[in-house]
Amino acid sequence: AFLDNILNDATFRKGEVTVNYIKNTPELFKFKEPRNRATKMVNFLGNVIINGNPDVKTIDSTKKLVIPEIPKFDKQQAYPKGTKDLLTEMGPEKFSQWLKAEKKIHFTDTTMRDAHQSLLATRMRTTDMLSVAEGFAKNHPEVFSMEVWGGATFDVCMRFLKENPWERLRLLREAMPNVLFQMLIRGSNGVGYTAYPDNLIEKFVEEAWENGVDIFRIFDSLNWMESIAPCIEYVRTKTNGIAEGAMCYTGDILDPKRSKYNLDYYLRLAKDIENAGAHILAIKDMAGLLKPYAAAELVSALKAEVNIPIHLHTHDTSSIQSATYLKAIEAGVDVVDVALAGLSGLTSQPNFNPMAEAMRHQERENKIDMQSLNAYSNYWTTMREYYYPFESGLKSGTGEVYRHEIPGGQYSNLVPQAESLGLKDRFNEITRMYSDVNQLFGDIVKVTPSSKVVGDMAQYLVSNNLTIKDVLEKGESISFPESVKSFFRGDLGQPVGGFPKDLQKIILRDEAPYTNRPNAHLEPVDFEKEFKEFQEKFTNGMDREWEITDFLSYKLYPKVFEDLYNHYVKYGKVMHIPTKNFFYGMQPGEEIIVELDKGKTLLITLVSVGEADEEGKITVFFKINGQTRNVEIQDAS
Ligand code: 3PY
Ligand code: ZN
Repeated sequence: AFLDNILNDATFRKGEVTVNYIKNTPELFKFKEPRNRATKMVNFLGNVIINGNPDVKTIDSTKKLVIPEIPKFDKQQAYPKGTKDLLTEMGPEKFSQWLKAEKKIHFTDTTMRDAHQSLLATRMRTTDMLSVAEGFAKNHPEVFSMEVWGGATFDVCMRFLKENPWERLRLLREAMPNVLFQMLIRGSNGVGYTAYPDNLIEKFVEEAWENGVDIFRIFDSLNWMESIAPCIEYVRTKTNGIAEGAMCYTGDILDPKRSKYNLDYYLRLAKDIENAGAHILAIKDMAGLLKPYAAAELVSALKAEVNIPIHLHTHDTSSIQSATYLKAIEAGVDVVDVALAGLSGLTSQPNFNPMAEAMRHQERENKIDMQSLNAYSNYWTTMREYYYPFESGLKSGTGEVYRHEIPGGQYSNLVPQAESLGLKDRFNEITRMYSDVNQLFGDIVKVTPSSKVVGDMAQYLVSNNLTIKDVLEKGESISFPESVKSFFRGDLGQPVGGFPKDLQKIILRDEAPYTNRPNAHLEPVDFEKEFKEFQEKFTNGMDREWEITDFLSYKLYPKVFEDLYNHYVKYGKVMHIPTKNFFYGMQPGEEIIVELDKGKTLLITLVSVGEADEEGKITVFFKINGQTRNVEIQDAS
């Protein structure tokens, strides 16, 4: 190891070694921990076998998990030209004009981001995406973009899947170099739940581009331009990618009683987004409230008012949203967001396959090989079964969404949250309270993170048997959730029409709220100094150099990152463990092949599981590439 350090040392490599070289180079004595990665991996597996994956609350032992069929493709074939190549050729401005001039309808595939975020609590693992990534990019270069990153995936990747989100991005990028990659970014809130320093968001955007993101869909959870505009600017100045400014759709433009969010409101907002320099305008209908005839009116009006292409996003919670797409397509929308059939519908996006088929022989047809598209959908249908503990349980479309207005991505999270609070049986009550809280707050835009505030408040009130009247009449004696206090302080920015003043007083008491950008209250990050401190803080047990992207993960989610680091030190890289074994362990006699790293694979066999000794320790007997390897696991039950 000492010799390795010398051979890798920059001074030594430059041939600048002097007499006191060894004495003056203390780094030579810093040894990396032996890379016993195989042992770490069986330690992880042993733990899941004995104690279960902590993220899996219930196991259905009758469940049959079938190996999915991976659609065929030619490994030797070069990647066909796709939208990514076009962007490289044209640059963002020309690309935007090209898109606007396109006659055919374009499709963004959300399967690898919003679809599983909205159906499976964001738990889809990188390995299951990688299995089909190259083939999909080769067989379907006609997709407009793949939404693969951002939103809740960043957090969940680290917190629950124990993966590095940047690595996911890089691996997917490598497998799909020809189509545009899209991410969702929450303006000043980045991929988190609160405002971050401006220069942190700026650096994040730059690194996201460097690592593979092309289209940045930028929104703010209160439709606040002061959070959207700076982020558009970062994309324009720090990348050659596309700034897609999004307006979040709430209310109902056809309902004269919901005048706060009327057509005029959206037209003004769209103009502001265009003027801020967006290359594309997105209508982000996060809860699926945009009804077909409203879509016709909104899209027609926008087409007349703005000069950039329009990208429509919705969730099919009601089950009527493909009608919304048809109306929007007739009105001239340029791109719609869809998910492959197996991961579509309900709280996810409308179904890609029949949507594309519905356009066949129409003047805006986008020619897509349906048989191949179905084969990919079938892959996801089979794969989805592996994630059964994370299903929300919603079985059919619901008109309730027009009342509660819960975003699709939040719905699938609210269910386990309610369950963990012991409120599973009162879920309908929570959704009713959610809409009452929204009214109490003055009818706000609800999408991450503002939707979380409403959800937290609703769950808090239900679990404490409190009513809206209680809040208004005896709010002084209620200790409101931290997220609610923070919201009323102005940490998420300013809602349309401002805060209800009386309620703000009840919640904040003597604390003064602020009305300027929350970022103005945050110290900028000193990258040079803090990155160094970061590297010093996390030294032991790392078998690779820290990258700036690791530091960004840490700055966005310090505690989650630290837990991930500790997990990595203990168990190594677990992202390539097959999903079945990652969540449910192994059966005696079962053999699996796991990639440790590119080109390095292990054949792991679970031989048997011993009995617990008096201290509750259990020996688990494995074979790794034919060699016996036993690990002792503490039974935590
Ligand atoms: C997110 O912010 O994660 C969303 O998907 C909002 O719709
Ligand atoms: Zn969405």
